[in-house]
Amino acid sequence: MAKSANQPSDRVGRRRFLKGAAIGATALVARPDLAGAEQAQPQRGAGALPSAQTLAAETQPVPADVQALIEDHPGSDFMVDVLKHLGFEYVAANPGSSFRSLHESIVNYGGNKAPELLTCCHEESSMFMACGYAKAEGKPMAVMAHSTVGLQHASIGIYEAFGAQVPVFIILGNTIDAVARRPGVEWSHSAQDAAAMVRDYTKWDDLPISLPHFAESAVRAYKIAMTPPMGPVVLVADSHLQETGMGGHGGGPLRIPKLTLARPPAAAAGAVAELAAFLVAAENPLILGNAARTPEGMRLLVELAETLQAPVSGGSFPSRHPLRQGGGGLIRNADLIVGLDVNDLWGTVNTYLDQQTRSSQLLTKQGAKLVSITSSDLYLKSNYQNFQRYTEVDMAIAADPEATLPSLIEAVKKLVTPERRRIFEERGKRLAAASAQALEQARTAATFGWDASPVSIPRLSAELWNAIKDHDWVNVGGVGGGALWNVEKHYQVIDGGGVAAEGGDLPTAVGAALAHRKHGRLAVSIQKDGDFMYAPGALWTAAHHRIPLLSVMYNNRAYHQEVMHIQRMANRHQRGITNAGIGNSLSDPNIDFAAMARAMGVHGEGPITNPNDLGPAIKRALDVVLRGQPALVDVVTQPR
Ligand SMILES: Cc1ncc(C[n+]2csc(CCOP(=O)(O)OP(=O)(O)O)c2C)c(N)n1
Repeated sequence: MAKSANQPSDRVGRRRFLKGAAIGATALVARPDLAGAEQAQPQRGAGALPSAQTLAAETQPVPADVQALIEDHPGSDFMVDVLKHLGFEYVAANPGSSFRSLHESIVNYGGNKAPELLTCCHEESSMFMACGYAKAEGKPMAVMAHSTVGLQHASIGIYEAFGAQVPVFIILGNTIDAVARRPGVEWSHSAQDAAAMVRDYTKWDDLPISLPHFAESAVRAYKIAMTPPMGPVVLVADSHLQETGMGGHGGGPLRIPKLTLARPPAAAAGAVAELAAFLVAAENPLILGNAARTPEGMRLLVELAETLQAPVSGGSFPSRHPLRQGGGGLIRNADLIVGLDVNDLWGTVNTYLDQQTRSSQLLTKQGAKLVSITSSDLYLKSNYQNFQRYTEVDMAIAADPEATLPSLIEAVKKLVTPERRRIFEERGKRLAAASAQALEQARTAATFGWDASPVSIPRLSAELWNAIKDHDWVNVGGVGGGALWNVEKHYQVIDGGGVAAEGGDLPTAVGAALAHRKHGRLAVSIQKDGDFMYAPGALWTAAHHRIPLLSVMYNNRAYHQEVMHIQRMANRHQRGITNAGIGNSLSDPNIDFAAMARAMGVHGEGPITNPNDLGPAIKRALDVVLRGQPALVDVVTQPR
């Protein structure tokens, strides 16, 4: 169990406060055999193995004066106490010598419980797993990355966490003391400012040089990561700090500061009153985007929409609620648009006409008011451009939408007169009719190409829905289920957001499925073939850690989106589209995803080309998942 701030670990409290550096020196002097053995090792190359002499030396009984090192806890034990204190369930990692001491402390001192170490096959996968976990759980997973090379692999997932505004806590191994680095690899794996390469897309980072500093910065980093807009943070765990006995920190008793999360910022009363007046007066208001960080956010959004009988488009809102609406006509019709944490509000209310002339057209009607509520207005970095184009709004409320909704609902209710209520009810009836009609149209559209081979996407989606609809299901990312899936609960859909980096869908799904496992929910995901091939090893992690996840491959045997881009360019250059598949097709040879799954200990079905085989294959895979294991169904599909 993690100790509270005022109650440091007993083991820590009882340890002898010996100076770590002095102990290290004593150890080396006491063991000339070991010092010599280290020098005898090859100096370069990742493949340098310890010599037989080194191994023998390390397994000999420890001399009495070196015992102090063992009895005195290494700094990494205290780091485990810090991670426990912060309530981490998991730490995802590829192993690496820069955090070998922390790794050993997690599994031995911490008993591999809270945090439990997840064995990953790519740092990119660890990061995306952490993103998926955070989207599902609302709090960070820790990720350990091995110095320069591990962070380089992790960087795309860090960028995803930054773009999606999800909290991830990265612990980065590094060796800052040049004379503490072993010759060879440890030099190419060390950096003077290790977090620099991802600083542009992390919210905060630090390099603690003492254990009290580590504790304070870890608590601060956690708080920063969890404050909207949330984001990834990096804490460098210097290898010397990990491996030195706790006596080396040079202060009084070690303590871990209390964690108090910042309350998300809510809009000021004046802004709320003004917006409430706009909403009640509007004839055709439209609410866009995502107010729901938590189930309560979804409940509040429904309450606001129902109070006004206003349509809601996008975000986490029940998919079959009569006020859930879609289609471009909504924007053109609205006289008031309220965007809740909409990342690309400009792109939502404008249509981009031509890249060469840079021309665009505003879609809203003359005089329509535009309001945004977003915590993104409170925090911005300049280099990476994921903040999108500047949007001209009539009112910009720099606040968290979910935290703002309670006062907004109250203010709206106060302003609703019987006459306005009657108008709202009329509007609600019209919207309900439109919503019923849209559902019917989606049902009809799904029947087109029903028996086609390769399998149509609506058929794939319908067969999967049919198999899961009576379970407590959750779509953990990848491709959405489509209009026919009945989303009722906040957790059933993972918010997309993010930076659309290929390679993230599978590990995101694995991380989210892990978060849902303890709730007994059925995690399903529709995976794209191109995306899946970036880092398929996440499937092995799912098998190894018994993470139940039903993956269905939307296998169109191509990077099809890019096929369409090349076709567009070929048209523009008037050269015909016959070669658009070159560099984009994923056939010859076809990838056997079911065999890949089986090779990693995951139940595999397919490739399925006959749509009539799909239902039974999903059923067999589902039985495996319901028994607590991952399974994959490879479906060869139409391109789109
Ligand atoms: C890391 C990265 N590299 C390249 C791209 C550009 N890109 C966008 S979509 C896409 C192909 C998608 O292929 P697939 O995942 O199979 O989906 P499909 O378009 O076939 O449905 C690529 C390469 C990207 N988004 N991310």
